[in-house]
Amino acid sequence: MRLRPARRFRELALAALVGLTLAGCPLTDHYYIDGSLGGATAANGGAPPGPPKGKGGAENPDHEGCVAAPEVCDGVSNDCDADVDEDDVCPPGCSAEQRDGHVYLLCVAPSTAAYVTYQTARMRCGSAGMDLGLMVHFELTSVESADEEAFLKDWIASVATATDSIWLGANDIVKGGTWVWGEGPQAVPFLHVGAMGAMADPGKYADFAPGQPSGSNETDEDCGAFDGSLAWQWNDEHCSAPAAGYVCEQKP
Ligand SMILES: [Ca+2]
Ligand SMILES: [Ca+2]
Ligand SMILES: [Ca+2]
Repeated sequence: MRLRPARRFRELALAALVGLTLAGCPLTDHYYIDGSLGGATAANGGAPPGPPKGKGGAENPDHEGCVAAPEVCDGVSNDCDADVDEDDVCPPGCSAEQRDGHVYLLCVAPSTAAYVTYQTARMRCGSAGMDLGLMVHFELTSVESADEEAFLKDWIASVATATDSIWLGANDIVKGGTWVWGEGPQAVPFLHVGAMGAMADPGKYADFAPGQPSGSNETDEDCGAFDGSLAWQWNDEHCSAPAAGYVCEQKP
């Protein structure tokens, strides 16, 4: 049945009002990593929220555009005050930073008793999103540029001691001499060890220390770490050797 124009207008207006009211309310009670509240808004036409528009902390002292949320361990001030990740929201020895719109987590053990193997570090990263109450997925970090490497080295040097090793996601567990980021079908090769020594693949970044990686079969040093004794360049180490810490990175 065709509606008369006036009635059709009233119905459309009512539908719009209901839509706006719903859109204005949070449809979920979780918070995005940037501290914004989950759920569509009328302002963005119902699209998912984009990158952070406002946050507290040193970079935004006026808290412009910040929507207060419970503080979580994510490198920004979710509650819009001047303090980032306060009130022990990060596990002991861990801290978070954001770079290029995603989160990194660095954990350094307070004592040798809490040192971790590569596989333990990998599992810690895998569960960190849930453990920290963040709606994101973490893996051991992959380092794809000199800028990212500089950021990580500075951060590690500021919290770890110069004899520590800190796991990253590089390994040649599956095929000796073929270094990849990550594990399984999604692993990304980035460096091969051949007769001429170690060479990064075309277009790929690597920062092994001179003479490293030093083991090239599947049973020696198969896991990469930032090595404090090598100015935080990478060293291949035994995966089962306990290291002081690890870096996790948010992944899609
Ligand atoms: Ca805060
Ligand atoms: Ca936070
Ligand atoms: Ca080595």
